[in-house]
Amino acid sequence: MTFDVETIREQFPILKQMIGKYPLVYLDNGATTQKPKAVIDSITDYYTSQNANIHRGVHTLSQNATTAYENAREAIQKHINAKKSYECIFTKGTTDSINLVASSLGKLIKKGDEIIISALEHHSNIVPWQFLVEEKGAVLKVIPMNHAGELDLDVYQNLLSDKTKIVSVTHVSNALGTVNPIKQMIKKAHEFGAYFLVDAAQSLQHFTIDVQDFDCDFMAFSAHKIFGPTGVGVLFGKEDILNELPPYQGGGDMIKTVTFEKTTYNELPHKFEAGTPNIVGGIAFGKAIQWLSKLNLDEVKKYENYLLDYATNEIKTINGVVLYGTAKHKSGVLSFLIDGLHPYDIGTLLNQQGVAVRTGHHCTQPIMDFYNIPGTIRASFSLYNTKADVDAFINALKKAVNMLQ
Ligand code: C6P
Repeated sequence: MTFDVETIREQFPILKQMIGKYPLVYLDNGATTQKPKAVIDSITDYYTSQNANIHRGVHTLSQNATTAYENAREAIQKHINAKKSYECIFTKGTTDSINLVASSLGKLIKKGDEIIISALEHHSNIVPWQFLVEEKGAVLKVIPMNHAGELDLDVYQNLLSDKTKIVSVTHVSNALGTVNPIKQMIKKAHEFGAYFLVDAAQSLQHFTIDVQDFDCDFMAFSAHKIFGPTGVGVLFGKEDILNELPPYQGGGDMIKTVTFEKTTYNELPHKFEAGTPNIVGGIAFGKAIQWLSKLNLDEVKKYENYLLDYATNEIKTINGVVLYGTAKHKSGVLSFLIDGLHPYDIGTLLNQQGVAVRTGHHCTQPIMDFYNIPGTIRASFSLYNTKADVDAFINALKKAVNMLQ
């Protein structure tokens, strides 16, 4: 393994922390990743020497802040290979990005129009579409999954029709780790003239995505899951489609002219960015993407696959473990239960040994209903985790199980 994880870890100050007398083993990367020093420093630098509102001032600070913010947009554009930087709309995060599409496209949706999602979706890719069912009489269809957590693509093919307006599916399941064959799914949706939105909240920390190669119409993602700060994200949208959609919110910066009788709207990306944005967040997001882009992402992927395989094999040696999510293509996530034990108790005992995991339904209640369970324990891995982290997690889990059984 050529990947130098120790050099990476050095750049994450928080990983040196102790939880009581145990070194922190951070395995909650699906919830949010930790931040490298380059990103943390960019936040301090911004407030120390750049702070000003953007797109509004002729003064030096405002111009510098505007340049830094727009440079961040360009870094993100480059990373996902969007054709134009203005196809990257800054939002509050994945949830906000999906709500933007549901709300703006929703204004064009008519009674009987169909929206397809999948059984693997996070609540933020279910509820915004349900609003359109209630408000517009749209019809929501769901691609089912099998017991391994893989989508049934034959059913998907049958759900698609000329009535389908948009398909919105996650690339990687946050609860099970399934990696969906998104490129193939996009191609099928386009055969019926439907738009396709990729929820990439869980993918960009693990893979690079080329939006032109995927040919997705929209892609939603959050900075905080890709080594950037919370409260900021991006909606990628193809230029011609974004131009056709009505604005999301009204306010400053999204207008060209305003009178009491009529308002005309600004061009992209400003049309969808009403009000003062999270400026420092956008700039730090750009830094995070630049930091990530410098790594050999093929090596990162191989290393993360190795960690997940190792953890999967180790956990299977523990009596009573039931794994949820056994898809052939998986990334980053190990979801499980231990027979007869409550996930919350396991999570608490792991925390007492310095191991951070998430327990519960992971904002995917339909997945939990499918398995007829209230929730799982989820260990989720990132590029700074080590084999020693996995060993510490497995040992702590064995101790927790012994204490509770
Ligand atoms: N999943 C998790 O622990 P926001 O909260 O807007 O940054 O991302 C929402 C979201 C959307 N889609 C998927 C696939 C996600 O995993 C998430 C966030 C976190 O799994 C917090 S619930």
